[in-house]
Amino acid sequence: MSNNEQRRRFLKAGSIAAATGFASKLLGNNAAAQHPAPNSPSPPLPDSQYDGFSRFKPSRGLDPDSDYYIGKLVPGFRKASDGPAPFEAPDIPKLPYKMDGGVKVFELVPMAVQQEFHPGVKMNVYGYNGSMPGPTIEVTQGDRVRVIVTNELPEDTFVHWHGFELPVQYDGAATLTQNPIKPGKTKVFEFNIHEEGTFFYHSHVAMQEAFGQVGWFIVHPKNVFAPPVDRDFGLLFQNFHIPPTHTISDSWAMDWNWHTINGKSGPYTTPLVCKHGERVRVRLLNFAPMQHHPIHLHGHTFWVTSHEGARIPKSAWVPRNNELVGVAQASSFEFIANNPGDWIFHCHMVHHMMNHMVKQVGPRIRDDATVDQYLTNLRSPPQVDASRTAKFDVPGYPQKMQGMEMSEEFMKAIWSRKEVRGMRASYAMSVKGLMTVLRVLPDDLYELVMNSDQPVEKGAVFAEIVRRFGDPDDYEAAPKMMM
Ligand SMILES: [Cu+2]
Repeated sequence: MSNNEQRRRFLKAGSIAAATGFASKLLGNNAAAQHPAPNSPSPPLPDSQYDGFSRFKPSRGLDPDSDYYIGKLVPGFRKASDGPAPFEAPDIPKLPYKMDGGVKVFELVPMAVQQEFHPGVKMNVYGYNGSMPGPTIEVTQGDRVRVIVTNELPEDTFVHWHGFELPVQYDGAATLTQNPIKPGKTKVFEFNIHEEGTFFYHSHVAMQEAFGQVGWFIVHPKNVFAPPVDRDFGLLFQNFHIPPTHTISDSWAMDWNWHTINGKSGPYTTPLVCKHGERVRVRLLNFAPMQHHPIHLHGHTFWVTSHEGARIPKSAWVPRNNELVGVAQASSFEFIANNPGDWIFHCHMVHHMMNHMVKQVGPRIRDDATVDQYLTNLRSPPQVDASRTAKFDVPGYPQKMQGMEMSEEFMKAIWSRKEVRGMRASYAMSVKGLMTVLRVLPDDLYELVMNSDQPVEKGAVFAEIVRRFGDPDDYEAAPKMMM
């Protein structure tokens, strides 16, 4: 195919002719020469040693008993001697520590938190240090840790270190093992960590757990596991029942209508972005009060390499597309990101694929009113806006009740994040509730999205991936959206 012909196909596929900066660079003759015609591998395969498995294109390998079948033991680019890949849970900060002698000292503050599930949708939950979920504690096997817990909740609390084999007095299992930490009071926990794996801390008061009190406690192994990964992502799933017009969850409800990953609901969840060919680990933790999540990644087959207890021996790894993660369980998926594109990564329960679903209790007729506003002045409640009933255009379809319509402000916040640059203009319409996106990007597009200041048109990166790896003649760009 000539460069001109290729250029025409790309224009048709991507409709990014007007894009500035990167697009013109990509569309230039030089760029066309750099990138081979669609459907040919890019870059050339150096992977013949992996028994027919390629880190750069969808492939299985030849023999299910091979170490490299479905990329099982294919290493990442990172060397084990560089230490573990840093753990990244998008939207959750890390808890800093100070060294005191040989001890890593953390300060953890249980407190009420206002968490923005969606742009402008601020829920009153419980968390730690201003964050829900709480900030991540990240240490290495063999460390000694001291966690100074100061209770800023308006009630007693306990903190449990889930999965650790520690002296019983520090287990935090409520009054079985200690007296409550009273409001304003401090308790110090100190123990050695001989385990490795995906752990977490949480309140050992059931209602506080349901209000969101949990955080990651990641322990890297002393010696990096083989094969080393390039990425170590974390996704923490939670459910809440928050009735329409409320901001506080009903912690004892048996039903759940708000779903968060790392404290955000789709499409406000932040995509996981990696480079084509990398070895990726994603740790999932289900901290829903009572719902299990069958978690599905598109476009890849992953190996389940650990659960919350510890690393699984390689002989027992299982290849999957969908893994059921039960309440308070964790699971690690590992795979070679050999299929470029934007891949949805989601819970497969249909009730978990949307936010703020509610029972048929009538339309929401008081604009932006919360229960708190009623309670502060019962004599003059917020005005009724009868016109809002008109929005109830699909009988029995309750999602309309609390603003599934995406305002300009909402969309601005969605598109303000670098991780979504170049995704299809309509992506936010399909990524809801317990959904996020894994983006597998060739090196140059990764740099463009994550590390450059160049403007990137909506859909441009996706269209470029279709051009290089797909069938651009059969691709239609998304219709132009309001934002
Ligand atoms: Cu689910």
